[in-house]
Amino acid sequence: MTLPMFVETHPRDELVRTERLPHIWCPGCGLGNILSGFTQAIINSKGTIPIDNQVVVSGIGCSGRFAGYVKVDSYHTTHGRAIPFATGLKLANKKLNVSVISGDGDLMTIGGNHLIHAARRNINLNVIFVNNFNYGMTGGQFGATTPHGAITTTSAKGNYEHPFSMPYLMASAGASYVARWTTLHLKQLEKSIENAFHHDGFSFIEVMSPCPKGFGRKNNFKTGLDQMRYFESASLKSDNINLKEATASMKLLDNLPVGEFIIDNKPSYLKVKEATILNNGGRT
Ligand SMILES: Cc1ncc(C[n+]2csc(CCOP(=O)(O)OP(=O)(O)O)c2C)c(N)n1
Ligand code: SF4
Ligand SMILES: [Mg+2]
Repeated sequence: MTLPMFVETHPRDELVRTERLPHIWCPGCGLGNILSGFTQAIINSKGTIPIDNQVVVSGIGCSGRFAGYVKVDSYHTTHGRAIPFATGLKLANKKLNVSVISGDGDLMTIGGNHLIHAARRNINLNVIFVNNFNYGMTGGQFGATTPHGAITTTSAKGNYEHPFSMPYLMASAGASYVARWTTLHLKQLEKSIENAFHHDGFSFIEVMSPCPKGFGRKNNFKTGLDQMRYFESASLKSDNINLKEATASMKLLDNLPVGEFIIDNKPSYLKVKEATILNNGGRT
């Protein structure tokens, strides 16, 4: 009897550089979930945004490897500089839907100045900010989003600094779409990425993601699943959120707000720029 031939395919194969698999990410890492949500959002948006117009820009780090796995035009740039690179792309060709996907260390601790100014300008970019609370790729050092008291390779006695609340920072800097999810909220994340794609202005989505190797195992979350349990017990969807206090302490009794916090239809950078040029009789 001849057995039927099975060819292993996956509905999102068209958006993943399968020739690069297996990927470099550790077992239990949350980055695979984010890849899945992001590529599905591209597929769901096909009717309004052609895949050829989708662009991904990443900086350096485990999260920065994203640009190497997603099968659209993608750029793996230098550490902390994904935002200026992406800004240049968008200004040069406004048809492109430009998404920046990178880590907390890359986008905030190293490249924070670019991030706040892009938000202030309400520049037309989608930023997917992977917050795994540390510099995962280089061995688990603390950074600007590491919880107070957390143990890392550079805070062996507990981090005595305080982390940024990223949604609070981005909202006060001027971002017109601000959301936060964890890798447990895959469906909500997917929908939120689609909303960011269709939002005219600077969209910021923080995704809290397990890093069992760099962060979790030093902080009572031995596996990625332990960290997902923390997300499950702590995450809270509420209409009455104080973004200022919305940081993660990584204690099981946390209230960790998630949701779409800001949707503001103020004019985007490009809209204002075009209107100004028209008012000036075409002079730039
Ligand atoms: C200019 C520069 N400084 C430092 C490094 C070393 N480096 C590589 S990845 C990284 C940390 C990345 O952290 P994050 O963005 O949080 O990504 P993760 O690995 O946690 O996903 C650092 C400091 C570098 N590549 N270039
Ligand atoms: S070090 Fe952390 S972020 Fe990097 S691949 Fe491993 S688990 Fe993921
Ligand atoms: Mg990180």
